[in-house]
Amino acid sequence: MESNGNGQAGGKDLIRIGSRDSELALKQTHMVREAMQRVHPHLNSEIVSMKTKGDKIQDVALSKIGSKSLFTKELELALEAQSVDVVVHSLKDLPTTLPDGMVIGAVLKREDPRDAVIMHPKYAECTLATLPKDSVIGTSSLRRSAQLKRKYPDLCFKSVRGNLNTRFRKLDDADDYAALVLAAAGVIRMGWKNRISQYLCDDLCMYAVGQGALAVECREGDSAILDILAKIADPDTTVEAVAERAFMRTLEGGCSAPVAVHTKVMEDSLTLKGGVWSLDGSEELVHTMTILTREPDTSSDSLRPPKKIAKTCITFCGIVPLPEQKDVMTRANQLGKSLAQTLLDKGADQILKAAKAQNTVNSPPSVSSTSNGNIEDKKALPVNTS
Ligand code: DPM
Repeated sequence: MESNGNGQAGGKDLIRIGSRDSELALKQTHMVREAMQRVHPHLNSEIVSMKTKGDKIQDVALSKIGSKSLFTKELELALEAQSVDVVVHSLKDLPTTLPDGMVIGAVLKREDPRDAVIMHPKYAECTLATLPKDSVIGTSSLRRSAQLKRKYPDLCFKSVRGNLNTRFRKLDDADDYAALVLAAAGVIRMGWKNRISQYLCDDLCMYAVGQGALAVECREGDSAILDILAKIADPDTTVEAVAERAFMRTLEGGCSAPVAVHTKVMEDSLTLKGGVWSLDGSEELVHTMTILTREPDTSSDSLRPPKKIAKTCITFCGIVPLPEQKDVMTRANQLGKSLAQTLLDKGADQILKAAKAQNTVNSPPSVSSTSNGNIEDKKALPVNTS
């Protein structure tokens, strides 16, 4: 075959897909590969798996490690070095600002974004509300523990790390935990849906930004790859992802602070509910905003798409918009920013600052990522840089 690969989809001979090497990550990567193959049946692809820092450090709570690109850095370096062409991530593990030259070429249709409770077999019939007092719940997500401490002050929360296989073993083979709280999406993709005892609604525990969605990252100028990725992107999930990530970015939350969302795309509207909590859950700020997505909203100039920046390479928190979606994504981006600003005006920055300070005692300094330097993203830089 010629090296310019004219016979291949997207002009590439072989598409190398980078992935973390956990069972869940590989399952997710296969899902993305299959989606690519559905739109390009003759696609020749290869999965290249690797470990990230987040996979190697198994004994420290995620929130304590302090780096934002824990599960993504090594994959992005491979992308930069051109040893892979795309990398697959859980969107929620991907920082809201990507390294220079990297973009999210596709966000795929979201799995159930809710958190789920997995009970120890002996509590199979229980819910969080009916577990015995002082039961130990395994989670190393500050977002989950903060919200659930508020609702269930009689439960104890203890960190649990490791991939999903390890966590289930830690739950089932010992008496250390009464239950785990995990993203339903990961549990479902592993094929363990029947272990889910309870799905947490937004009144109990709102989910993480991007939870349940897969993202495919690629090099900014790789038009052959971008063409393929545009065909596997899910429009509704992409809009939700932009609103949620704009919210997160404006708040400057990472996994070191309890920030959560609940998002609903309707035919003509987008509703974003967002919140921040103190680590012990005693303080809570939650607010909801809705925008119209179809008709131009003449009530507010700020929600109109800016006219000047209709060129190539505009991304929204790293996400490349589908051509017909620039308008709605501009609005979704603005919605996320406005909601975050409303919470900041109510004192969210104090809550987040205190949470981060409490959480970073004895932990390494955080590694901050750089801007990816395009027009819309530059406009969306955090308003409360610390
Ligand atoms: C991030 C968090 C966790 C992961 C923090 C949070 C959970 C950490 C823990 C940012 N990434 O959610 O508040 O429970 O110790 C992760 C999971 C998935 C992607 C596993 C999970 C699968 C679901 C998905 C880890 N990243 O959250 O149960 O694709 O969204």
